[in-house]
Amino acid sequence: EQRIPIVINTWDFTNATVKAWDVINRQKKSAIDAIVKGCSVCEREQCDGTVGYGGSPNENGETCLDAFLMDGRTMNIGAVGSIRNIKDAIAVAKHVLLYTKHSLLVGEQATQFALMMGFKKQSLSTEKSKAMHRDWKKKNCQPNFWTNVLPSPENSCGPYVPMSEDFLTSAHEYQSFFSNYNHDTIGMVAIDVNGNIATGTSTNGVNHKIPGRVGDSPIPGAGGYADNAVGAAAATGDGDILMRFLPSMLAVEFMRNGMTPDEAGRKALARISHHYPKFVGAIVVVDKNGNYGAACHGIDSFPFSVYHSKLKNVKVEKRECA
Ligand code: SD4
Repeated sequence: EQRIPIVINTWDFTNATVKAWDVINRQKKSAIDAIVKGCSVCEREQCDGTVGYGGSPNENGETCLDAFLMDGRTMNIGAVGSIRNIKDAIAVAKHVLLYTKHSLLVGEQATQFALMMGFKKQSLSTEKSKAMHRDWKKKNCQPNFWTNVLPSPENSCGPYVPMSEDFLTSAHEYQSFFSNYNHDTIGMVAIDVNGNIATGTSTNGVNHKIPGRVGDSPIPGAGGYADNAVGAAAATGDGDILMRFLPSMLAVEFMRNGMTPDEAGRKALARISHHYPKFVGAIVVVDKNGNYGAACHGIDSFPFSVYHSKLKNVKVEKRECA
């Protein structure tokens, strides 16, 4: 059954879905345009505090953004990792795709690129993100993302000193710092009226990360993947784990080999949970005809939003998680 055009995205970010749907359905624009306009809605709305400015301050209290855009027609990619002081991360990713031969720009130099392209420099801090950082410092800077280190004796907020080279504990003692409530990257897939498929992501990452950290969201095959010949996928969750397995590319490849979107998503996440039984993550998967599915792990259930040619309105569906 053909369900094209279609928009699907992680979580119940329905304003983003509706925007993207308007772009491909009413305006008859490209899947790429739909992704950029849709994810931009979340960046402005600061969806769940984990997309856009003012969320997930790093250990220095700064919010940085990751975003990704992939064109399944040309297999071209534009992405930014840990970009500073620019609110429109997915739009900058589009500029990387359109106006450069590169795929991923990071950090302060991604900011410089954005400024050259005419974007405005703005602080990404808000009263809320400053308060989050202050509270975290008051609780002695719980070092969420360090392993095998000792804090320096005089200051529990670091610097940290390498302690042992225990490769085994770094894997086996893995505990997810994600829960149902703090991991809500937008990952979106759209197929336009011409059958072109695009995918994109936008996120401010995770709370109190080590400065310089880039998550899965801007990494091709991890945060998202699209191929007009097969379909596309987009992931959310514990990016430091997700990126080790390229689940979005895996799901697309499983569909290429004949699996349904639901099966492909489940099998992609099962590859991860085999190694990390406590990992938290979810994925939305769509084939080129607009059949879609989703899978999730480590939380109770995973809501996602969908709008396609057979629906009169945006719809939120759920999957129970493994
Ligand atoms: C990250 N995957 O930076 C992102 C976080 C996330 O929903 O998905 N939040 O690890």
